Amino acid sequence: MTYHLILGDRAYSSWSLRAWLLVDRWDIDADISYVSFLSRDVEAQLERATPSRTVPTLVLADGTPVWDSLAVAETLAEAHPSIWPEDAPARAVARSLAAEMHSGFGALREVCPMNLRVAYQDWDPGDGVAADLRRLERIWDYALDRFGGPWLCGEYSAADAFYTPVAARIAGYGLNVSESAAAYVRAHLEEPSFRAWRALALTEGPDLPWYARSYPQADWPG
Ligand SMILES: N[C@@H](CCC(=O)N[C@@H](CS)C(=O)NCC(=O)O)C(=O)O
Repeated sequence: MTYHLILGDRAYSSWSLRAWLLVDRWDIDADISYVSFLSRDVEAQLERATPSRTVPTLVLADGTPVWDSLAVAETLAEAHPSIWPEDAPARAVARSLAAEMHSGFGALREVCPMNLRVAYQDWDPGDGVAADLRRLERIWDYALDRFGGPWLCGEYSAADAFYTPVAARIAGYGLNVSESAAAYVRAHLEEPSFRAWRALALTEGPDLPWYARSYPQADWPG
């Protein structure tokens, strides 16, 4: 089946990145189109996929819209089951990790919006972000220790795709994490699909000023 995947700006759309990683890593046949965040009318641009109002949106061959990244992952996994680990305990933990990302880490998401065009250093992200980072370290360590790496639940799975934008935030905002978390972040920065996405993110689309921060800048660390 050929899907239609609708994404947002590559530099800024963290949820779009998650869905695209699944399509790219699993070599899934999908026509890709983009909405623009510049005009801030994403819902109107998605009119053809009603009632979707955010990206990513996956449109099935019969026109059915799937309008949430976790639903996109589950729908793609019906035809590509290896999106989730084969081993049942690893699959359960992978789903827990992806679900916690999907519903949590509000401070990190709010204070550090994904921006793949710039890196910062030497600023104070505050207690809320620090608490989110400690929680990430805890659940990443649990999964990496239990399933032996190199990805969270062994082989690369949807859980890792869901944490790629988190890794990009930790790297891009110069956030302090434990050595094991930093190693997991580096694995994402070196991962070929992420690198391909970021290369396009650097050249496609305008700079959106509302994502810019006034912190001291650094070289991108990957
Ligand atoms: N829970 C949704 C969130 C999707 C979301 O918020 N997407 C953002 C882009 S990263 C969006 O479309 N924003 C446009 C808007 O809210 O108007 C998911 O997991 O897909």
